[in-house]
Amino acid sequence: MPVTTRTILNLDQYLDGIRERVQAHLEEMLPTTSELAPELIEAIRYSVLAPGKRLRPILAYATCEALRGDAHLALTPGCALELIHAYSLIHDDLPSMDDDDLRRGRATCHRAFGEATAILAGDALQPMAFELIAQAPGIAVDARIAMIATVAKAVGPHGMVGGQSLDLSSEGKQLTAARLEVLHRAKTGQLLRASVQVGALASGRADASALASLDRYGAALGLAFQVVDDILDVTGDVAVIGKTPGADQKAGKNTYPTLLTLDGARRKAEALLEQALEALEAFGPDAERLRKLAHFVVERDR
Ligand code: GRG
Repeated sequence: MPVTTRTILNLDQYLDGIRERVQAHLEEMLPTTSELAPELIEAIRYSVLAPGKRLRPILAYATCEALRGDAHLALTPGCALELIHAYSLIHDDLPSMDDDDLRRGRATCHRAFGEATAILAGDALQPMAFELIAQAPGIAVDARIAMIATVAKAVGPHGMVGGQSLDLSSEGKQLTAARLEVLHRAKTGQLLRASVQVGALASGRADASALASLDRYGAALGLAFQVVDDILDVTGDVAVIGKTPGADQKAGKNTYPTLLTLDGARRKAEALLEQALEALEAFGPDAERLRKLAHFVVERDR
């Protein structure tokens, strides 16, 4: 078997293994029903447990592992990141935002459960995520507090939500490349960046210099992820990406292919991959999975 094929198979097996653990953990920690609001719980389970890449918990897990921490400890905070991500997808799909019908190959939450329930499912997922981190087993209190602060900052008005707001207010207007980068780093990049930091904190083994290098890795990878997402919106197949392609263009969104052409966007993703790999130089072979994950983010087709 050629080395490249073997490498890809190994990464696939690794990713599948973590995904299974994350899925089992999510199944276990999500409520199955509630006397108060059974439909809300159904909508939460429907959205969170739908098949996703689980990239954020995977990044937390692999970062913890790269620092020779007990990667199992990263599962609970990693699942918290997945809950925040699920909330962002549910709200992003709403009629008042992107008004999408399809997510992860299924009807969007508001199409399946109605708009009010979808809004409330997203609202409920946010405190659930912070509760999970606050109670994450085996992690020192100061690390849990640092995780809460990191995630809150990443998803608040100066991060994901701020980026979403800029995205919506820029529809139909031409942004400069610099402004588009600010938007993408905030909207999508910050949560991925925080996922790397959360994994490092879970390990209990990251000094300030390791945290800073990993942060450069997370920031480059986070932006690369969104550049590729923009590319897939143009080139992707609905059956593979699980959402409607062409939606960005239809909504008059600013994207890298529109601004830089498809080839320019691909070059940008490659340059970010190089930056991510450079940031890992000091980690040697321990960071091999993180390197492969960076390749995966840039070379994926979904
Ligand atoms: C605060 C409402 C709100 C939104 C925040 C992240 C975000 C902004 C919106 C999500 C919509 C979106 C398609 C963003 C582009 C990049 C992205 C986050 C894609 C989806 O993430 P994947 O590919 O999804 O990791 P899966 O389904 O694999 O988990």
